[in-house]
Amino acid sequence: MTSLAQWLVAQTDDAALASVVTSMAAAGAELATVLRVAPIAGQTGLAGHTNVQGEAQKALDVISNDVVLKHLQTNDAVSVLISEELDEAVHFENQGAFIVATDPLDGSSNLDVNVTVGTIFSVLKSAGGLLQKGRAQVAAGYVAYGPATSLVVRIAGAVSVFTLDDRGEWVQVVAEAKVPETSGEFAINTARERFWDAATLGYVKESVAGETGPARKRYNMRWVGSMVGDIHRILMRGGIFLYPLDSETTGKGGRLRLLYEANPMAWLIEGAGGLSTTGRQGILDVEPTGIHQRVPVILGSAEEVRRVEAWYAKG
Ligand code: AHM
Ligand code: MG
Repeated sequence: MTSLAQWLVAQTDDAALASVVTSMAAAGAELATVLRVAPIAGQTGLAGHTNVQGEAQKALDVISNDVVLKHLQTNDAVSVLISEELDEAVHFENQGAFIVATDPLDGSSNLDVNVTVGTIFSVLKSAGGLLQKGRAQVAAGYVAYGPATSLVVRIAGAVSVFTLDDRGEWVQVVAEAKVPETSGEFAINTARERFWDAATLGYVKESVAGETGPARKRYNMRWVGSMVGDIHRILMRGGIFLYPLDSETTGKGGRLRLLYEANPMAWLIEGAGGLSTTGRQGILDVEPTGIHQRVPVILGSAEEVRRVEAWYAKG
């Protein structure tokens, strides 16, 4: 069995970079424990609650941010933390070689119903500054808190999947994840259909038309409502995830965040043989203009993403 530490040694000669991944994995392991007992501790939901002793508790997204911050600020390799929970980037005192961008608790609306949530992270070189394209990432990953706690991580090479065992160690379960080229599953919030652009509408209509339609196969729809849950399914068995630019999100540039949601997920999916796009350009080629910038996100099995791109090419 391969441990995370063994895998890291094989992936990179850069001990500082390996330590950043180790810190995020440690934050994920700690959060797995927090989340497992959160309803007993009165920590369910977004707003703070009281625990069984009647004491006020912080909201889980705030706790998650604090845990990630704690693990990174004690790591000399990290100079800056960008977090969905923090308006401004946090600059640490040391001159570490890496920047970490994170969504410490993605999908938090799923917390009250005990459905998978996750921690997403992206690692960049400090020398490149805060606003770098996704293609500049030197590592990325996520922790999915589901029936099992999974760590999915990539450092330039293959995408590897680890499971947290009952001693708190990460054990490799997939050495090289591969997103199947084709799939019959799509993930999109169909309640937003009235806001969709022509390309999204075209792709989904073509898909739901089934065997007799232009796509000539039957599709199923899945929507966890937590990006980590949807992307993990796509990584393991294929499919496509769409949060496109629609008429309601146009003014904001999209729904999901470029630096700590779209970029790390696109880099992982591409590392596993899938594709990613905004519809108009590769997600990893988008030039960021702000740390909390939003972007349209379409990613997953190559054949499905190409079919969406073909729709965008029409108009
Ligand atoms: P969050 O970072 O506030 O949790 O929002 C991001 C989430 C994603 O995890 C998920 O894919 C999407 O928002 C769900 O959107 P919707 O509310 O339209 O279902
Ligand atoms: Mg999020």
